[in-house]
Amino acid sequence: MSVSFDPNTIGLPNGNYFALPYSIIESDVVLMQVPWDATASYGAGAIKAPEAIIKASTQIDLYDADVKDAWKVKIGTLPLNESIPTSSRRARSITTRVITALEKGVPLIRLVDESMAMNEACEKLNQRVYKVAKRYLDARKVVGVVGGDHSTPFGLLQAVNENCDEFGILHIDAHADLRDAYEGFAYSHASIMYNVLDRLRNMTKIVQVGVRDYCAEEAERMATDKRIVSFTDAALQEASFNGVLWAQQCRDIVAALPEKVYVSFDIDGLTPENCPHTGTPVPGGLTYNQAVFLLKTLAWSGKKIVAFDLCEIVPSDRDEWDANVGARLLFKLCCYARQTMIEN
Ligand SMILES: [Mn+2]
Repeated sequence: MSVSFDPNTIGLPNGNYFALPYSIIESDVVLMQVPWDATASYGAGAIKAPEAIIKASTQIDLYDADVKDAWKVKIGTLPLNESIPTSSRRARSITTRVITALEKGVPLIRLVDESMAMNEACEKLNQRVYKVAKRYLDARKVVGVVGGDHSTPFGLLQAVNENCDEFGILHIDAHADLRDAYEGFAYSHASIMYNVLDRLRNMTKIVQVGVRDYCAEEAERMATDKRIVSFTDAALQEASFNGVLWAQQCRDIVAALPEKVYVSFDIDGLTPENCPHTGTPVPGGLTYNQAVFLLKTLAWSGKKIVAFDLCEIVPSDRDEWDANVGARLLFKLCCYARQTMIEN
């Protein structure tokens, strides 16, 4: 480690998250940038998040009252694979064409070529993410994907599925993401959990938190699929209004998860003031402090965080706020995941 590193000053930008000096080999937590928003249906821009979060992350204090010597948590940043944003931009032009056509009333069946080209591009991304993630999971590191839209972590989830006999997902999101091929795209940001349920056999439980915008088909799936446990935003808030402590609700959420946990954090699970520019904002949601307390409850529960993603952050050109919130959450995710490595 570089002798010049001083955790008490702001970080000197070095291309790494939090300007930390650790190499990938010595790191416990490996962060992978996946700047990709090819299937964004409403607000695009998550492609800019991985870089914007690096920039914002150099400003934050690497101290956490709950984590001893938080700055010593070895977080490594993988260099960006430039072909990811390039193919995202190319694929996104297809999305724009499809959405325009659908809005004009063109039936989906006539857009088969576009859907196929899109699915191919997404599969290629998934393979890329999978290959890298598998290597570092095999080396017993925690891997975190910094998206990108919510389709970006599928390859990481595939790798976790191979490395764990059984695991669950703590899914913080405004949306259920249970749509079957949204707008004709099999790997849509709105289909990530559908695909997980469909294809990842060792994933035994999705515990959804903060979900508040979903369609009838998704509601039906949430009610009938035994692998889904929903703590909808409405149910959580109503319990709070009736006097149930947040600490108790967090214990219930964590209790619903198996021993090995993947955290999938869609920033729109938080209240919109924490993510004003995200693609599909919805009123309501978890406050920043509620979310951190939930993650903390998980981290000190004896369960293990094996991997995570942080998605759908859309940085604004005008201010750093969205990326700033994202950077702070990312630091918590890294520190808490590392904590569960020590505890177990
Ligand atoms: Mn999502």
